[in-house]
Amino acid sequence: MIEKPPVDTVLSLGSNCGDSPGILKEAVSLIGAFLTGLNISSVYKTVPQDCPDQPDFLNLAVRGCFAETADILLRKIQGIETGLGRDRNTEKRYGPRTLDIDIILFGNAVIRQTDLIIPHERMKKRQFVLIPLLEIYPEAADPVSGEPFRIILESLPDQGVTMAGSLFCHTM
Ligand code: PH2
Ligand code: MG
Ligand code: MG
Repeated sequence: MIEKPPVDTVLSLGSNCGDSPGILKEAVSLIGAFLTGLNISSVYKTVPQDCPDQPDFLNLAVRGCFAETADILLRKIQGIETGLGRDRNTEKRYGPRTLDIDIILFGNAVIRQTDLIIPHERMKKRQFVLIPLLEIYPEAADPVSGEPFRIILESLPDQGVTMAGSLFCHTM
């Protein structure tokens, strides 16, 4: 059988409801079951974007290799979101959430399906995505334009992203 080569994948995680450090820690452990060679960014405390009237978020990025398709990865991360308490039927768009996991990059793939858009549509506007991403993947570039995300980040205004600690140490 011919095996599919693993794809260098980046996920962005966010939480601003419930025990956010515990939820993110559990989510990363579960992601480790299917992404290999995990690289985990620091955790950042971030001012909410797009819908300001809600608590600050904790955000981080995770990078690893995935051996199956982007659709299969999407199902897996949605399973983790639901398992850790996310209810898509009651939540508000851009509003508070126990756990959001977005596929930011999937190798150099450009995917435009109704349920899955990669690279993530709003990532170029969001420091809370780009800062953790660049910590673990400094040379990452937009697969559409080829522009390094490092340059894109330089053009953004300050959105209130501060390092809060590491997921697997006990200071948070
Ligand atoms: N997620 C959103 C909307 N706004 N703001 C921050 N700082 N962090 C998030 O993860 C976030 C957000 C919807 O997914
Ligand atoms: Mg999402
Ligand atoms: Mg999101």
